[in-house]
Amino acid sequence: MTEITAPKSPVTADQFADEIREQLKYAQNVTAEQATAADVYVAASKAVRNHLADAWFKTQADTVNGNTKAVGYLSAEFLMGKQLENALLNAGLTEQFDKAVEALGFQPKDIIDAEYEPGLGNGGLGRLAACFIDSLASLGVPAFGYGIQYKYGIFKQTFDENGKQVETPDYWLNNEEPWGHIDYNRDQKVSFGGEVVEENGKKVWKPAWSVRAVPVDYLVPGYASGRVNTLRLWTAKSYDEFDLLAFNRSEYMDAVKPQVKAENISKILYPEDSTKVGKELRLEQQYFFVSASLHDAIRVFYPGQDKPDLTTFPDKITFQLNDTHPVIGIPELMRILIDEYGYDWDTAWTVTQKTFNYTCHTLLPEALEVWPASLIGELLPRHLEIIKKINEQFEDELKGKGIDDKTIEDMRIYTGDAVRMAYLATYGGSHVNGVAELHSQLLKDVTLKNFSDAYPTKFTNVTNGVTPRRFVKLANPGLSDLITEGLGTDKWISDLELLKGLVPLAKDDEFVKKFAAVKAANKHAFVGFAKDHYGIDVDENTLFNTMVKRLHEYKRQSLKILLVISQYAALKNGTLNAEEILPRTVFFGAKAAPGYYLAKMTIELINNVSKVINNDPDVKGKLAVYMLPNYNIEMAQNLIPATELDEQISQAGKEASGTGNMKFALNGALTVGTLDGANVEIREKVGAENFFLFGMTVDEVEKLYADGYDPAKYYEADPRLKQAVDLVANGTFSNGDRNAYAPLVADWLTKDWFMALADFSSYADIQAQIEKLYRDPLEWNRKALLNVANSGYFSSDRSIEDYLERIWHTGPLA
Ligand code: GPQ
Repeated sequence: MTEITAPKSPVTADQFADEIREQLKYAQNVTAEQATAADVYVAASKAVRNHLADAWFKTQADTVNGNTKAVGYLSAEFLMGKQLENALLNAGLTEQFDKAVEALGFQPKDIIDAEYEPGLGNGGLGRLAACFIDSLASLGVPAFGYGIQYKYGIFKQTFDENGKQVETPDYWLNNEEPWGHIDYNRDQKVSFGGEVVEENGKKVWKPAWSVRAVPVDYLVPGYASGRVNTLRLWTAKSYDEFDLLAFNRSEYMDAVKPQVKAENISKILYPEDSTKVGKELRLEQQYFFVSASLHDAIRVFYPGQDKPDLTTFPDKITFQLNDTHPVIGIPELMRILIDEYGYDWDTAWTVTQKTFNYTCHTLLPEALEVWPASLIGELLPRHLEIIKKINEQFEDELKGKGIDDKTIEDMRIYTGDAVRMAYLATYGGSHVNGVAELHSQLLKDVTLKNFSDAYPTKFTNVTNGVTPRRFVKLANPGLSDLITEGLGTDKWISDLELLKGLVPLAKDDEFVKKFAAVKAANKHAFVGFAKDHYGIDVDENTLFNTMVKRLHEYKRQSLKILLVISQYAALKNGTLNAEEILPRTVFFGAKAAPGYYLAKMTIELINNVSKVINNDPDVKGKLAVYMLPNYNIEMAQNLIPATELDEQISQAGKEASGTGNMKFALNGALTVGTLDGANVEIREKVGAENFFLFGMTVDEVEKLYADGYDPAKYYEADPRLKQAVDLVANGTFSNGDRNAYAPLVADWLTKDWFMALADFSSYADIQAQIEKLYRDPLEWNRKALLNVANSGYFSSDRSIEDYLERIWHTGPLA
């Protein structure tokens, strides 16, 4: 007997159909006969939202009245993905929905697809935030996600006829958006600029301008927890109405200027990822959402109190700083406590330090935000004063610890002309964590070494995770059913370590065959998806080999495309006979930051390699390459379950964690990867024999740098690599134009900052093992199944449990 524990609402399909009809009639104002899929999507979304309302109210009340400290997750990005399907799952309404929309004459899938995916994040960091709030709600922990409701999310990516990336604005609010509820009555005022004056011996900030921060609330339903938390995204509105005088003179543009300036703050998501962007508007965004959120938490936890006892604030809520983007919250809370509530410095500092914790998501020094002091001084003069004072106190503290002057200088938060946000976060909070074992170790040994030496107990690790609801249950229903069958229960959906129970089944050939059939079905389904969405004809009788993630030099899409070119060359010139080369389809998906020259050129190269290879009759059926446009959550949910081989090939010591790697392993792909980020732990868990490892280790990379790295040597030494680079250089992929990729080729041969060339040979060598194993489908699938069985650790539920224990020191509501 299979035990089913998934939530199931008592509402019948007929009742739910009536609720949808009611929404159509009274909210959409269309008859059921007139309704389109888009109408039904909105109506069904509102209907399911209504089902969650009571649990939401109760969770809010318990959050305020209960004795459990809440979590505030401050993040500039929440990459949520489509909401309806997930809300149905957690409300226990999936079956009723399917039947109800069929009764209305629609296919459930068309209604789910009608949702427009919000892109309020760039990549891993934003998606992690979305997984974390899902897990918090599912574990019953009271929590708020706090961020920005950008009008324009991450750009929409297309390619022009030359294969170049084209970015177009993504106005995701063009259609009715049923999930966010704008709450004009719970707004906050956020001020900027002006000056600080002394009045009666007190510092008083006289700002020059203010914007109105208005919350838009999204429900965050837990899976099987009965809890619904809140994601509160702020939108900026102007207080200044039209300047009527100017308007009367028909100077319309001038008249609306203040409004435009205010509303610009939440207009657009910065499309940079893991790179520093020192722009005024970005700092405005950061301060905007953090200031509004801190004031909001005070409003929520001390309702109606003029003189709340804010020394209890850290007992009410703990704030996690998702990377450096919200770190201005540290001086802001100091300012609130001192200037708005009259606390003395020391009390304010104790409260502030107890309130915040900091997660670092990078190892790239250039990705640690540093703001010019002049900019902070102009925009937030009072905060700059506070930061300077924090720095003075910090330097004194370090002196007291006997730390030498040179080290103290290296550690300064305020350098005289800049403010280092990662250092401010490390000093200003209670805990600092990295996002995978290796990353956290490198933070202690390298990036934040001085801090770790001075404050060793502050540092900890929490390895990232992904939500099994979205990335297994919803994305891969076939595998989910098989897991439930194999385990005899569906409890794994909220206790992913139960997947371990599949380990013995890897010895059962019949079960492995069923597992293989699920993968084959997912591949087949993706062929249909690819035809519908990209108009391409994918050959499902090939190995599906995927590399999806942001385009960045350190992630080394170059290494992968050079390998593909070398395989193409081997096929063409017969150095390998056709039987030796395994038929493969290589999928890339990657957005490049609009100003990132080499990344954009790499996209162009991949597109043009794809054109040449896919149109070459000599390699038809053996090799195909696709650069799929606009990689997003929807594509991930369709492509990951269909993938057999996943690429995680960053230079060791550069990828903080990776979370795609976890999604692939959980969906039964084998990984080819380096010892970087969470790959290290994935390999430990799934077993070295079930993971294709290649490339240098962190220590080997260090040594090679120290010895002097010359990529040209590697180019000369491996004929496969030489041929691949030469084909790019000689115009094979640019209609004979040798200049087309000259900057890329020059970079490879003279700089190659992330040592793709040095790792090429071991990467090419490991392909033989991959191909050999793939020719034995039973053994391949056995290993893939063992990846699933042993990846339960990578649930974001486990990550959240680690945060609760190591950092937040709180737990579920009673
Ligand atoms: N990450 Cl600093 C981002 O997605 N954006 C960023 O700005 C920074 C980091 C990623 C990081 O590159 C991945 O290795 C992590 O898995 C991910 O954050 C979540 O921790």
